[in-house]
Amino acid sequence: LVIESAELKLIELPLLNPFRIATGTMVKKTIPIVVVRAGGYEGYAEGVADVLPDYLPETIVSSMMMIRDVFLPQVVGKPLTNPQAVERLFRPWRDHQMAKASVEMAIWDLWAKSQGLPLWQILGGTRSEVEVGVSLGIKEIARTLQDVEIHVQQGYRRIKLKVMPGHDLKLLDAVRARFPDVHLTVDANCCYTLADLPILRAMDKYNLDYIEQPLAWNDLHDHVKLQAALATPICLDECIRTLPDARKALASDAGRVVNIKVGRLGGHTVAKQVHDLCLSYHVPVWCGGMLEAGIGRAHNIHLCTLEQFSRPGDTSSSSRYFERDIVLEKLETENGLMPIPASGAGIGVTMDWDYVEAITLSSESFRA
Ligand code: OSB
Ligand code: MG
Repeated sequence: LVIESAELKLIELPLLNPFRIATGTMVKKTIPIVVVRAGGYEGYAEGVADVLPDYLPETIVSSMMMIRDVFLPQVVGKPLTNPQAVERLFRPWRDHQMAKASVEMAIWDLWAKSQGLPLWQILGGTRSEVEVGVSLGIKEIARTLQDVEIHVQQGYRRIKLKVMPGHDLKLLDAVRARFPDVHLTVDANCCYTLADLPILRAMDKYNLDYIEQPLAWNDLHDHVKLQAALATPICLDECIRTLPDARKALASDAGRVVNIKVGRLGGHTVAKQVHDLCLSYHVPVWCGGMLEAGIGRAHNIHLCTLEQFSRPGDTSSSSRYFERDIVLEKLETENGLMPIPASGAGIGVTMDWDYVEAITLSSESFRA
């Protein structure tokens, strides 16, 4: 496979509702899009960096610079024997997983299309249905109760509540009182410290499936201490950016569940390696999200077909976030299940180029 040309676009989509988490509020999605071309096929991916480095250190600007100046020049015009080779090619450069992922994932899509196969099959997936939950942003407790009600009724398999200091135990009291049996989790996006141990221990009484990323994004050691003090499993998100991160986390019992985000891990190759490691530890995994539009959402769904994705993921209906998506297919759940997009090979979706053109902020072309 020789990539003949590529494109890097930046698009901006309005979000239907502001999405508030411990570290900030998102009101629109700015997305770098990578397109790679070979032999009449096109592969697509979305970058997941935010405008500000408030989730992890990468930003839209830093990831676009790395894609443009470092990663695309390594692959355009160069022969690739398989998509795994891309991970090896990028490995000498430190970090920048989100930038790496957007190039690597586009190449996986292109590769699958050139083989005439759906991406899930190329990745080695075995599941034909993908179970999903929802991630509910921070709102007043009364609004959150309505939100939970709506999504439980729609059949979502797990409710994840975003929490932060001052918005945690009272929220859990209210939600558990109304919904004693739903699969419930919280996501703190790193906003507690070990000084908050009394609050985190108090969460044990709500029968949560797990507490997602309670402590700092770069501190596995404190998560080890916390996990030893809790009955509830910790699920790691921000702390797992590489395969060695996952190895250290599992070997030290820093968490007992892993949120796999392909965009955070540098692409499908590492996502699958982390998945396989978790499988060997009997640690359940699920697929996280970054409010992706249709391309990123489709990649996530295909990835979720791997066997150890035994817990409902965050890849809920696109219509919860966007009035109009960038792909023509509707990526919508039915009774808590997300169908695997299958319009043709690869990620199985068709670009809505009219809409993409209308929301494009910049576009750059690369040729061999
Ligand atoms: O921590 O999982 C997270 C969204 C943006 C940044 C971080 C996170 C999230 C979500 C939303 O929880 C998941 C989704 O619906 O895509
Ligand atoms: Mg998270």
